[in-house]
Amino acid sequence: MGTTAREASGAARLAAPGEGISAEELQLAARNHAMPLEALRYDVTPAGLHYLLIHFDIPYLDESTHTLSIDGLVRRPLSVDLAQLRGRPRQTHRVTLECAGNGRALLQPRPVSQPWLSEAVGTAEWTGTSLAALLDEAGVAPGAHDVVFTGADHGIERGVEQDYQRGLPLAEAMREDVIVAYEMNGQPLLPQHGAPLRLIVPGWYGMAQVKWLTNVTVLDREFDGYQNAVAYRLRGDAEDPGVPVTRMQPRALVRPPGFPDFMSRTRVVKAGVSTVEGRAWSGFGAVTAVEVTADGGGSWHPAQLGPVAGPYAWRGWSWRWEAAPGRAVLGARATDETGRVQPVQAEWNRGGFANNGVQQVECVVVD
Ligand SMILES: Nc1nc2c(c(=O)[nH]1)N[C@H]1C(S)=C(S)[C@@H](COP(=O)(O)O)O[C@H]1N2
Ligand SMILES: [Mo]
Repeated sequence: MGTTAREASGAARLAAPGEGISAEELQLAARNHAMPLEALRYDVTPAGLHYLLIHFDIPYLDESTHTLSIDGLVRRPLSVDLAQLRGRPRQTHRVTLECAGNGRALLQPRPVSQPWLSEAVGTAEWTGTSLAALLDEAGVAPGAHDVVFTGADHGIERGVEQDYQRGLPLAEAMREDVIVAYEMNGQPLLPQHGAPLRLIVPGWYGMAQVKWLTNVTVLDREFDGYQNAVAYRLRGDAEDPGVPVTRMQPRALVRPPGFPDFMSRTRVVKAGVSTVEGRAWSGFGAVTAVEVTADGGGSWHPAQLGPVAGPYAWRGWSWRWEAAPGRAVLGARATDETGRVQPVQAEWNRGGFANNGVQQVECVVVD
């Protein structure tokens, strides 16, 4: 394929007004499943219910021979195998991951790509070893700027043939809570979640969490590969160079109450007092408030917050709902400690990233 990242078009196609989801989008959606919203019940998402996003194929890697190479602008390039990584000091972090494209299919106009609704999220306990310690051992040389993470998966995206690669500024890579992870929820990583090794950068959207990790390469400049320079940017239009997508914007989700209709997933809820529950998170800091609406944003009510489960995991919340018979539209919005407030409707962008507009859970309340 002759196209370089630099020549590649800056954005996905936009669907025409009224254009439905195509078979190609369905193909992506069937491979990359969301977290069923009823799984908001769990503090830690069971691995099989965690959302998935895989750009190309899940590579088959033999963990008995797999090695991680630390190379580029370092004094002593390192190659470490799984046994050596497991022998290093362990860290476990409970981390909420969300795909940057979450909410894309709800945008108007709709960027044509993985058509997420609002459920591309999950929280897991990731265990691994410090990336900074590995970089220190390799000896990052003066002049280092970015660290590039390479996955073993390979494919073509908008005409550009590539390994899945993401660059991270050196200061982020050196954070003490950034790990090379080999376990999820106390078990070896599943193939679809990056076995045998992946990067975990707490707070950042999913694209930074490179799976099937083979190389950590220190660069003396900003990484200009496809996934940084072309794909994950917030742009107003296709010509706009845009700004990089980084941390997760604040977001709250309602666990849909009652029971669903098979096709529409409209909820049937009994009239009277009930407790509406959900979770909220932000990649910028702790969630400090959640407000709930039952009339599609007409009025807002403060929710009660559950305990903080660490700096990077979602926080539970609940709200006492006096449901009157008729139609109700539930939603929730989060505020974090930096003062970022989730908007009712997020600002549109060309790639359909970071759409943290308020969810709409259609309910029919019955006597
Ligand atoms: N090597 C590699 N890493 C990857 C991806 C990928 O396609 N290849 N997808 C990224 C994206 S866009 C997301 S949202 C997360 C999803 O992680 P999960 O499937 O474990 O939930 O993985 C990231 N890491
Ligand atoms: Mo993603």
